[in-house]
Amino acid sequence: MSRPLMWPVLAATASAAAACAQDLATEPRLERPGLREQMTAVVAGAASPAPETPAQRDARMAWWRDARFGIFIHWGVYSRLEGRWDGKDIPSVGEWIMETGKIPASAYVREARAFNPTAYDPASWAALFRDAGAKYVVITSRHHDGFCLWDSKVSDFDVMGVAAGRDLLAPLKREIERQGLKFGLYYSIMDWTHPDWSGRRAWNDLWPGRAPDRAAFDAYIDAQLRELAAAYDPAVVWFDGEWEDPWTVEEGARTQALTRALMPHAIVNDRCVKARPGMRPRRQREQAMDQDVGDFGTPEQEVPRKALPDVDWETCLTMNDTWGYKASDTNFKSTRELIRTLVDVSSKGGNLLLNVGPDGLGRIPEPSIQRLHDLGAWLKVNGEAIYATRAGPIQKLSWGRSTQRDGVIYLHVFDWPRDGRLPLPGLKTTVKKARVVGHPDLPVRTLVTEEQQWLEVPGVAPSADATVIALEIDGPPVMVAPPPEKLTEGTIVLGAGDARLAGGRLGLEQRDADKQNIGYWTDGAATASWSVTLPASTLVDVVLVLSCLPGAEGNDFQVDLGDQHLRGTVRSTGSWEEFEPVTCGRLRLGPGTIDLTVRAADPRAMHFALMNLQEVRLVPVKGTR
Ligand code: H79
Repeated sequence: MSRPLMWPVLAATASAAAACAQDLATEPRLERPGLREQMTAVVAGAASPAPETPAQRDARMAWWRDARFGIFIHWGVYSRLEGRWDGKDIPSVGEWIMETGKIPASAYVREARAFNPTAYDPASWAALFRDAGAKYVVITSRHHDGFCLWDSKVSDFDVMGVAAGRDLLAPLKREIERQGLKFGLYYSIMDWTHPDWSGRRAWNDLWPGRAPDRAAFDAYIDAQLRELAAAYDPAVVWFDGEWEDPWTVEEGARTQALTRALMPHAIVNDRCVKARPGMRPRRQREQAMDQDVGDFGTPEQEVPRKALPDVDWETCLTMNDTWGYKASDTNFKSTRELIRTLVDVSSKGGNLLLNVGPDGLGRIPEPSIQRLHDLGAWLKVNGEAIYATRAGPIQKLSWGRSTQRDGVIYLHVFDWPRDGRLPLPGLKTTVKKARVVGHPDLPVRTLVTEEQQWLEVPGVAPSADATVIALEIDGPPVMVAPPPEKLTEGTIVLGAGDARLAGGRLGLEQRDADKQNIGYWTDGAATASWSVTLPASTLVDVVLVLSCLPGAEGNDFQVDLGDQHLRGTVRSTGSWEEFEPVTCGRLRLGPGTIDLTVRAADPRAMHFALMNLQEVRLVPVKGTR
């Protein structure tokens, strides 16, 4: 396949978004469909404007790469509504209430006038975030509704037009920076209440008979970015909403360039430039490689399934199921889940931007405060295994995660072994010394068997959330590949390279030196065939070793074996690169030669691409002939 890029994050429906949030609440959902292709594209396209060298870029990104943990703040006039309108609870996230509640813009703007955060205490917010162990903060300067948390000269829908009557960003920036944290700004490129936003919602009754003026809207965005750059010089610019139809490729590129010019030191996310068609998959080849698409990828409400060590990315995550405050949402993730998510993200080479949604008075919800305290307590002990570390060398650990820095591997143990033994699969480098972080008195011994290295640990886990064990090693860790899969004796393997391919662009893709697969399966009528000879009648399981990107799944396939047929539905394997054996069914073959053909079950119903196919296996069922 040409590796279509998929953004499973920005769910197109409320239920999908809810399901997404729901999934995050239950273990073991830390493993979610991958974003590798997406992220690779971000970096590939991240070639910054001409003057910046790779070394300069590394220097600019350095603090952010070391930070690993930031706080997202969603705060605005929606916070005061608390997710309710007309006495009714409005489903979905709080900051979207104007849209999901179909609130007439005039009523929303009128209601906003009462926004007066009398309990707002930026110093205590900043202390809370510092004590939580966060290294940066990103706050919504303006969300989709258009309300500005600062005194904007180009908008009446701002803090000066409501009861607050003062700039709410400046005191926060001061306190955040006083605590040694970096201050960043979120900015949505849409504006539901602006007269010139052409994506005006049907219930926007503010501008009857007035046609939106694109040039005026662009000038408005420019002016606001200039205001924000001048007043707050943000360390991070976190754009949002670039997928909206009215936002054009040109506007995105222009705004990105302006942001670079105004804030050359800022770290900018990937949601300004329109680099994917709507919310649909982005194809790597469709993206100009020299285009500046931002500094980091932004998986929303999910953690990539696999490590993305060479890419800058940040998972943004809510503690409950809303970004903006909602009184009814008490579905908070446990501290344990949040700690493990931070560990998971770090182990894969990313940052975590964890959200708080203060209420209309400026109070951060108590459950959020509690969780931040707990995260801080854990990081106080274990911070050396998170900050300034890189993706771990051992990615497949059944009992936890790993991170690393020069000369040290950190093991984050989620499931403490009942038998006191932790296997270190694939680690060839000899461990010089092992210690439990924060518990120097606890004994940990290393043990080497023919199979692998092990750790022998005491009976009880010091932390039920994640106990960190530091392994001291010489030089970079060396890993050995896992032993090759053992195939059942007598298995017939039909390789991609031996297939007869027909139809469309169906062809071979070389992955590694010894691994190839059939790919580009975009034509519904395409077929891959082999001739198979069985000397005797044999009962076999028919297994396809295939891969499928999330988003491309759901096609039905058919395997013809002589005059017998098997059918199945292709499920996602995480990416086009991750192959998994899929058993399609059992039947009796032979003696004699037959044709075996893999095809789409219904050529006309096929969408996108059927699968990547590495091989077909005919596995004899033991004890039968
Ligand atoms: O600011 C937070 C979200 O409001 C914003 N990005 C994060 C950081 C965001 N805007 N749009 N989206 C995310 C994706 C769109 C989701 C939607 Fe829906 C699904 C819009 C309509 C259906 C979620 C569910 C919002 C309303 C209902």
